[in-house]
Amino acid sequence: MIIDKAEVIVTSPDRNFVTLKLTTDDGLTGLGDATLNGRELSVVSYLADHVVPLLLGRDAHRIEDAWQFLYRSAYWRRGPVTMAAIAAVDMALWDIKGKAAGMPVYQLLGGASRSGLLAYGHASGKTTEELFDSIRSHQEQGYRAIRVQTGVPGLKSIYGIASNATFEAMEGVRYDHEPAQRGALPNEEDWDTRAYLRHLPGVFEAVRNEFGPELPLLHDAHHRLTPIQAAKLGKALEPYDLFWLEDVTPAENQEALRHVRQHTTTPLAIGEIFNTVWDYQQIIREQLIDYVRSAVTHTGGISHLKKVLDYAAQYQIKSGMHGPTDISPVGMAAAMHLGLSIHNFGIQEYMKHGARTDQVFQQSFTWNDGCLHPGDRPGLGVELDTDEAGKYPYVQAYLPYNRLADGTVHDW
Ligand code: EZ4
Ligand code: CO
Repeated sequence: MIIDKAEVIVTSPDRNFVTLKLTTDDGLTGLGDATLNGRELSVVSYLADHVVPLLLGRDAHRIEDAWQFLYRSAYWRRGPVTMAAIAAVDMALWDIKGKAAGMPVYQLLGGASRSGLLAYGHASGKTTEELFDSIRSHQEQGYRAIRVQTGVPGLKSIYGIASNATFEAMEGVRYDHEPAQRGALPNEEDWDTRAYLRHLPGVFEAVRNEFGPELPLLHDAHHRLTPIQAAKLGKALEPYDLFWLEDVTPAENQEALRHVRQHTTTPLAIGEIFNTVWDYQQIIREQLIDYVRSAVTHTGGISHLKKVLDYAAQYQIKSGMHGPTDISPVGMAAAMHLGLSIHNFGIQEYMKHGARTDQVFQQSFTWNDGCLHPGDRPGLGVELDTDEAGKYPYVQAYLPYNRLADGTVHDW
C-alpha cells in the first residue's frame, strides 16, 4: 500500500481549512486536518514544499515510522506549524488504515470505551439576560454541558462573546463560532483584568441560581491572568462548582500552574496551544491540571495525542480535546475516534460548523442526547467534496488581539 498522491487542499467555506489528502496505489484515500487558525498558509507551505515530496512512494501502513521520520528528520522539532503538518499526515494514514481494515479508526485504537462522548457548547452574552437565552438555546440544541462566557461592564468587545460580524461574507455568523475575522488586519479588543475578576463570580452565581446545581459549567480565561490573579479567580468560583476553569495563565510557563493549584480546588484545563508531550511534562507529572486541552490537529495527530493522554491517565488526568470551529470536520472526527477509545476521556468541546462547511466535508458522526459518536464507517468517516471545496478559495483572516486602556498589548 504505497502513497502515490498527496494533495494539500485549502478551502474557506465558512472559514479557512487546510486538508491533506493522501491516495494510495490501490486507490484508498485518507484525510488529515492541518488548519492553524490565522497562520494557515505556513502549514500549506510546510506540507506542500517539504513533506509531500517525502511521502510519495512510502508504505502507507507504517504510521509510527512516518511520524518518527517526519519529527526527527526535520531536525527542528516541535512548534505549531511542524506539529500541525505531522498531525495531518498521521490522521490521513489512520484514515487509510481504517479503510484498508474495513473498520472505523476507534476499533483500531482498542475499540469503544463508552457509548458516546459528552460534549460542551459555547454559551455567551454581553448581559446576564443574553447569556441565559444563549444557555437555554444550547440546551434546546441538546447540549448537556455548557461553557459560559460573559461581557464585562466597561469593556467593548472581548473573547468569546457573540456578536454579528460586520463584513458581508460573514453576515449572520456569530463571533463565538468564529473568532478569526476575515480582513487585512486583526481586530483590536480591550481588556481589564480587575474589572473581569470583579464581575465574573456574580455571573456564575446568577447562572447557578437560574439553571440549578447539576448542569456542568465551564469557563475559559484565555491566558489573560497572572498566577495570583488566577488563584483568586479559582477560589472565587469554588461555590459554583465548575467542571473546569481553562487557560488561566499563559501556558508557556508550566510552573505558574503550581501557584494556582496551591490555592484552589477548581479543576483546571490547559493545552489548546500546546504541540507535544514536552509541553505537558511538568504539569502532568506534578498533577497541576485536571484536563488536557490539546486538539489532535495541533498536537501531532492521533498517534502523539494518544501518548500524551496515556501519560495523563497515570495521574487521573482526563481528556478535554479542543473543538472550536477552526478544527475541521476531519480533525473533529479524529478527536471523536480517539476520545471514544481511551479510558480517560473527560469531555469534548463541540461547536457546530456552518452549513457550507458541512457540504464540503461529508461527515458520519452523530449527535444524540448531548453526546457525539464518530459513526462506524471505515476510517475517520469524513470525505471531502473537492468540487464544493473549490468554490471557496482562501480568505485572509486573523485572530483578534488585546490592548489594555493605556495601549499595552495584552494576551488575547
Ligand atoms: O480561541 O480556537 O476554548 N476554545 C478557544 C478557542 C480559541 C480558538 C483560536 O483559534 O479558546 O475559541
Ligand atoms: Co480555550
